Amino acid sequence: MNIILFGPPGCGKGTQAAFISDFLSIPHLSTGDMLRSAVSSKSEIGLKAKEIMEKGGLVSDKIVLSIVKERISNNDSKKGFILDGFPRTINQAEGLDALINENQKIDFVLRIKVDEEDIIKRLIARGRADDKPAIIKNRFKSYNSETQPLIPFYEEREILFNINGMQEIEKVFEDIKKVIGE
Ligand code: B4P
Repeated sequence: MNIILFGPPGCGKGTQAAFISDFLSIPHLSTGDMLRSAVSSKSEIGLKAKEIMEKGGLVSDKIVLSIVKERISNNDSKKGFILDGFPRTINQAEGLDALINENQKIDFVLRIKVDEEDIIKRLIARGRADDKPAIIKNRFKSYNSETQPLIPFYEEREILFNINGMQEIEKVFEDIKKVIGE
């Protein structure tokens, strides 16, 4: 089963991806984690991504697609994967279509819906380096302008499902299980 977790910054994509990964025994592929690890290892990609991430912008499609391509070709992704935080632009979504072969398809795009005001509080409480008010504002800006257009893109394919993210973590996961039918 191939799943995309979709939603604004801090909606709980990473949190739910970890649950689904344990539940279905398929890998959790987070572009945010991959980029943060590239930044801390000071690799060429990391050096390019650092400044953009610190401002709350989106790292270039070219870089993101190259790291996903490498990761998705691993053997452990053959029987399924959970994409967390990717795709974030139409260009990335088209790139993903080109990456997966004819035998693979995206089964579910789970859109976690939340209220922006509450999420800002949630992120400030977490306190990651990019969880500062001005940066969060930019992350929302990037989401609204570049990522939201993916909603009609996947709605048209009839694989987009809305999940209420304004509930306890366990309850959100219960609702996800109802959709993925396990
Ligand atoms: P990500 O790492 O994807 O971060 P995120 O969207 O903020 O987090 P997520 O939704 O996973 O929230 P989480 O579960 O952690 O991206 C970071 C940056 O990387 C981006 O800004 C961008 O620069 C770059 N990037 C990543 N992917 C990219 C791409 N494809 N293209 C370009 N750039 C890319 O939850 C947040 C907090 O809420 C946690 O503390 C959690 O415990 C809490 N929480 C979760 N669910 C909750 C609930 N139901 N109730 C209460 N609290 C909850």
